[in-house]
Amino acid sequence: MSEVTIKVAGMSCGGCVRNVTGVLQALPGVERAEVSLEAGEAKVVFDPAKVSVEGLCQAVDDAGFEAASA
Ligand code: 9UX
Repeated sequence: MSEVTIKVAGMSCGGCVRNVTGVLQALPGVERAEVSLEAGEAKVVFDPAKVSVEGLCQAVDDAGFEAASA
């Protein structure tokens, strides 16, 4: 397992946090996602054999936010 912190721009309320968390946790290979509205970050524990950091960012982008690996 690897862990990465991704910058997530565009989250405005707790609903956004739930949405981003759900999008990340739905991805194959994601074990855990902790999203902080205050920090504008998502900490993700994932299996790099199944999903890449780029893939994590793409899923967040597709959900209408803007992700960048820190
Ligand atoms: Mo809150 Mo986020 O009403 O897209 S869920 S702003």
